[in-house]
Amino acid sequence: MGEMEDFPDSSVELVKDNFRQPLKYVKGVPLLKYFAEATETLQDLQAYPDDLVVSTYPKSGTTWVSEILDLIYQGGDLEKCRRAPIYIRVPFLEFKSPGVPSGLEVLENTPAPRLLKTHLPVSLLPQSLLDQKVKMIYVARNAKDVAVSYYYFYHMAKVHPDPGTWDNFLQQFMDGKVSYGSWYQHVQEWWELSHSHPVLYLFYEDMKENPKREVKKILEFLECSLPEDIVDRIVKHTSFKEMKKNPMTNYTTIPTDVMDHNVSPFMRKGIIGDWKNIFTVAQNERFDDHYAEKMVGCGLTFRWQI
Ligand code: PPS
Repeated sequence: MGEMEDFPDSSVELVKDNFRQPLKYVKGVPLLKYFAEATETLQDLQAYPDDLVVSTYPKSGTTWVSEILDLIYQGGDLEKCRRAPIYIRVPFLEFKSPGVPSGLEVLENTPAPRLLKTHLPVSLLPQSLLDQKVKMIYVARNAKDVAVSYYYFYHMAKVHPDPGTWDNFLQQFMDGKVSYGSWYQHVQEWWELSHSHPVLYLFYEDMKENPKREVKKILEFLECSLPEDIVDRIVKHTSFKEMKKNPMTNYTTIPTDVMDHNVSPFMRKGIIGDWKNIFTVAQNERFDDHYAEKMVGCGLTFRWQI
């Protein structure tokens, strides 16, 4: 499926009206305006017990784990995974934009067993996913790298409000005033959910450290086994280097008006610890103090570097 089919020119014109608009709050969570609208119909979702949800706070490894999962579902067949861009193969539940099919519409045309992407906090999840005990894979990434990645993404994807200076953006991130709200609340709520619901809680840093070990964790969670050589192929094909050059994973099929990879590529650096290149000493101290307050007693430990 190419650019023309997914995003007709008319849709780009329509979406331009929505560039750099303020976020809209739903149950206290700031969201892009159209995504906020989409949440109104999300409760209509009819989940199937064999659905699988990929959830993250934005910029935490969604695309990476989505590609791993599609490869697992396709038995490691690389050609089959080139059938469409990742946002078609793994529909984005709350996605809505003028002139193009919404996440729910894409999902309706997706054969089971379905993979679904969301960034929603637990409080906004469609009830049906919980009632049907749908398996979910959550990926969490350290907050400093998320904030940096998000800042660059705000710049390149113009459906976001203007990020302002890095210092302003960092403060907004800490205050939970960016799209999808508070990182602190998101990672903690999903951690809590993993105690009562089948959620495999993964860390981006673990995936970087030993991707094969993490792919095997996923296989075990899915009660699925694949030959060793296929597992190796999946790991190789989902490396940052491979995914950066693959048009079916690197988001270059989205019109430049909407996502400008010249400003900052979607597949930007894919590393741990890039925050050290942008945080000042003062920002880091401010962040660490605030972080300690927000994360006290939650039982989650993140690695800022490995
Ligand atoms: S989104 O827009 O929220 O769905 O983005 P998401 O896919 O969650 O996160 C994008 C960041 O993940 C990096 N990335 C990867 N890192 C390592 N390996 C692989 N295969 C990989 N694929 C994507 C991507 O580069 C973004 O991080 P930054 O730090 O900006 O590079």
